[in-house]
Amino acid sequence: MTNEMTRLIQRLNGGAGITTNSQYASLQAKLLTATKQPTDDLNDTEFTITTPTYCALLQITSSFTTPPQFLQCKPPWANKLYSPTGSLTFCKAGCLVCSTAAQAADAGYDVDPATFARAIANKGAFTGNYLQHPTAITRAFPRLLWHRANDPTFWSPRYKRKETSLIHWREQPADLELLQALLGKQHVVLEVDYDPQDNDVDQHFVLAYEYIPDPAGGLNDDLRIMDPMAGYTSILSYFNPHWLNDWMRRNKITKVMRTITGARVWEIVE
Ligand SMILES: [Ca+2]
Ligand SMILES: [Ca+2]
Repeated sequence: MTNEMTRLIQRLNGGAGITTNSQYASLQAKLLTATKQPTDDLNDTEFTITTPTYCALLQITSSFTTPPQFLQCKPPWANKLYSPTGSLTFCKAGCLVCSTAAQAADAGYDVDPATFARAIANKGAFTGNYLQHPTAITRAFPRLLWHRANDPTFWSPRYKRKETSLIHWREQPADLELLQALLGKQHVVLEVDYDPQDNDVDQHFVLAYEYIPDPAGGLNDDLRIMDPMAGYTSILSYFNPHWLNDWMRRNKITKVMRTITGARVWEIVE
């Protein structure tokens, strides 16, 4: 980021730098308003923004608030195998690869699902069809840091422990506080049950980018996701309405908490 961009961010943001998702969203809104009224907000005697800087900033804010849409069933990768030792295509089972590729693109790497899969395969990510070795992603893309069992990092206020990068929320509700803290810094790969009508977890992965609390303070929250199957959508497409029972109301378990069954957190580092 150039000095001009940094100064502009501080100016629009009342003197402070910005780090969180919602701050980027708010900056984006200000930039979009400023296009309509270029003399009001961005240009004055002490500061004039140039067009390239304006465009660059808008691109940064947009890419931060919404990850790229990497659809697993989209050509040219749809019918290719994602693992050189596997038998399944992107379209059939590439949701984790596509979600993580979108996160890598967000972190500044120039990848699409196919080039991403090739790069992590070269570092030994796959055993057969499974992305069994998540640290191989860190070896291929060092800014995506995976924390193993010997290095628990993410504080979970709900369960009062530090989580590793592999978080299980199948037997218990998701820790919303932890998720929101993570989403303040980056997008997060989440596990859901793609067939919520039956009792087992039919594993599917999506990339979450924005949490929306229930305005009334109830259980009707929402979470925006990039779903490699469906595109930009709500995580509640995986919520089974029959789950909403007294147990959820009594324990204040929101719909989002009930829907997420796990997380895979590659921490984005500088
Ligand atoms: Ca199921
Ligand atoms: Ca099933």
